[in-house]
Amino acid sequence: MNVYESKNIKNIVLIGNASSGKTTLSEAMLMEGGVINRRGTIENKSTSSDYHPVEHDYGYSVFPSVLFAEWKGKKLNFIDTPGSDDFIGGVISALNVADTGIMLINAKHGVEVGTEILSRQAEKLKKPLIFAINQLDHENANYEQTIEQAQARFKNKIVTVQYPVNCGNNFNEVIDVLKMEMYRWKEEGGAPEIIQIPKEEIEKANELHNTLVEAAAENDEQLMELYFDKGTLTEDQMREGIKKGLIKRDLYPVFCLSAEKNMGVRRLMEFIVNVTPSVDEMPPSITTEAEEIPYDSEAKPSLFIFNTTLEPHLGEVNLFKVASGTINEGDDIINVNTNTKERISQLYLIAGKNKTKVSSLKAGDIGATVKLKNSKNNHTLNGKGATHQFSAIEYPEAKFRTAIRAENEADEERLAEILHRIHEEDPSIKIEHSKELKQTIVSGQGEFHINTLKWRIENNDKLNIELYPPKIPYRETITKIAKADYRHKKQSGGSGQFGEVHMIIEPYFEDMPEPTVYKVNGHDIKVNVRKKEEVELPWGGKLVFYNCIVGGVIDNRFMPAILKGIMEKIEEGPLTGSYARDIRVCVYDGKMHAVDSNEISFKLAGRHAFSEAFKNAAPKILEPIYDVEVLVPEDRMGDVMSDLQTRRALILGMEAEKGFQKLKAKVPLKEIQKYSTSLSSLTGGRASFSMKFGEYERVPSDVQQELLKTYEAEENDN
Ligand SMILES: Nc1nc2c(ncn2[C@@H]2O[C@H](COP(=O)(O)OP(=O)(O)O)[C@@H](O)[C@H]2O)c(=O)[nH]1
Ligand SMILES: [Mg+2]
Repeated sequence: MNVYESKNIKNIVLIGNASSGKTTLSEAMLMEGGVINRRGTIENKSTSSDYHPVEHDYGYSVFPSVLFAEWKGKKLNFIDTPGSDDFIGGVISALNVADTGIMLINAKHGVEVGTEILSRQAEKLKKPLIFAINQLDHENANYEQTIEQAQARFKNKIVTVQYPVNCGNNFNEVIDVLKMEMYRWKEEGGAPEIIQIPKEEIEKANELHNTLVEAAAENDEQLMELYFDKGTLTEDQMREGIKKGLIKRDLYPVFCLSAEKNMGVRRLMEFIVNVTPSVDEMPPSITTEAEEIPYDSEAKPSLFIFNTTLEPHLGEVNLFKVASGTINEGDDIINVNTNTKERISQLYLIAGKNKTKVSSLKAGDIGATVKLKNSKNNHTLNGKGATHQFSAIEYPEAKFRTAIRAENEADEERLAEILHRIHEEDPSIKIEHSKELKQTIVSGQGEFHINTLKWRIENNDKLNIELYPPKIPYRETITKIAKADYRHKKQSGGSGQFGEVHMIIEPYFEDMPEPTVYKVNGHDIKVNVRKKEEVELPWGGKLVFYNCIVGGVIDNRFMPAILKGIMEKIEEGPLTGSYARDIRVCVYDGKMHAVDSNEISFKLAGRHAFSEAFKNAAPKILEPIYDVEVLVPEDRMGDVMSDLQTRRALILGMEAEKGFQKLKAKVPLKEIQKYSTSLSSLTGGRASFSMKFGEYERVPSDVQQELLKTYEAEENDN
């Protein structure tokens, strides 16, 4: 096995909507690259990339899988990614370490919601994209429509390199306007016959050729001058220009494929070898200190782990990209995230389930290692002299949550350890041991994502678990002014306890004026603010506390105790025991006793006065509201809208994009916890959504009644 220099390494990620043909294309590329001599199929569960048992059980990709081929003196690492929204975490990891993305579009469907979601991710990470229109052999393939939609979405970045002469069942001819030749495949695909462009196509081919030449020239002043001078560019000059356009993300070249019939695959690989940027031509990695680290195999060695999985016979496998220098088998390295020593005892190249041992890997290459003690996804490992730490990969907000527990209570601690490990392997799964809800909540990208987690715990860790409905973190607040006086008095033996507090509480909102006079039960109570304290509550919202005592009826030194008493009570609202928020308290009168008053007395007086006032201040339950964006194919818009209406959604707006609609809404968490599942079944998996916490809002009164009933029943049970 050769060791490749950075300039000969190209890291390619295959992305695209579910079922666009990524896994089929990977398989064809492996065959063309001479890695395998027979292609596996999705149907027979025999592909190189989908090899995890869980993937066979489900019939689609769950994990990204790294494959490679040595071809024409280059090492092509390509990563096949899952297409389903549920497993976007792995796609994002893969995009992070890739130099170029191949965006597969299914010619049956054109631009899909997945195309949009993934192009946004590629944009965020500034990755060059090649568009590959696949499934052109399908009877419903529509190349023209697909290109139109792509151009509508991605504008003039979309530049044709190839177009099909015949589309559909008898697809076997493609015209390449970079090389200005036509390819014709036999039934079995593979290497095509290269023929002259026929007369009837020459005009169209020339026109597209010129567009491509212009697009290539635009990226470089010298090329532009040459183009003006000569009226055209040579093939090599075009390649140079296209490469620059790719890196700047100004040019997305379009290729034609039938991955299934292995048509167009070879030419696409050739383009990757000849044109796409090698790893050292891409922007350098950035450290957490904003330092730029170029891919230089002579520099100090450092690597970044982008994927950690548990494999049946190997244990934990870490996939990494060499960020700098050369990594050798047997190297001692330091994990800067955990500050622990590790040893690279074995170094592998990965091709799906097959691993090839290698002795070293140079900057930019992708490899794997096992048996690290304390290193996981997102960690940086440094060899001698290196002190880098690379920025962690950012994963999207979770959008499916459930409570989890071990079937057997005695296994709770073990479950917590397993969950911790799984989060480290897949940071798009979040774990929260909620004190407030008294539940362990796991959240992820969708029900499938969480079911895979269950599958892994039950099959790999042999621990039976139960997923059950998660509670909602409700809040409580008040809606009107109320007043309470409370005297705490206790006489037992020697010294007694005495504290009396008079307070007014009212709803707090931003920018409200300072209090001067309160109208309570028909009386005016004038207050004079002596001190104001604003407490940012850890669970959101505020408590504002005023000391308005006059004439020293309560000593200043007792005020903190009163506030403490209030804080104790604010953690358990009277309605449902939830945290309270957004309340203003004014302590304006009271009494103390020269001997018996102490902090305890005032704490208790404050607590009770607050509790009483709270109950009289028309308390209301608040619920978390999420900002939701749904991307949905046009033909399913009606269904999705009417479904949202049953979820108490507030629709904020709709926008038509090419091929799908974008819908914005505010939806209560209670109604959207399992939305990913419903949306998927409403649209046959063709829609996607994201959600982000927005704010707390009062629940409608029927919902409040229902919640009160449930809480009462629970309290009686306990
Ligand atoms: N007709 C046709 N079917 C294809 C082509 N590529 C993939 N498929 C089929 O489409 C389905 C999804 O392909 P797969 O590679 O699993 O898509 P992925 O989800 O993007 O990995 C499978 O049934 C493939 O056999 C193609 O070029 N032509
Ligand atoms: Mg796949």
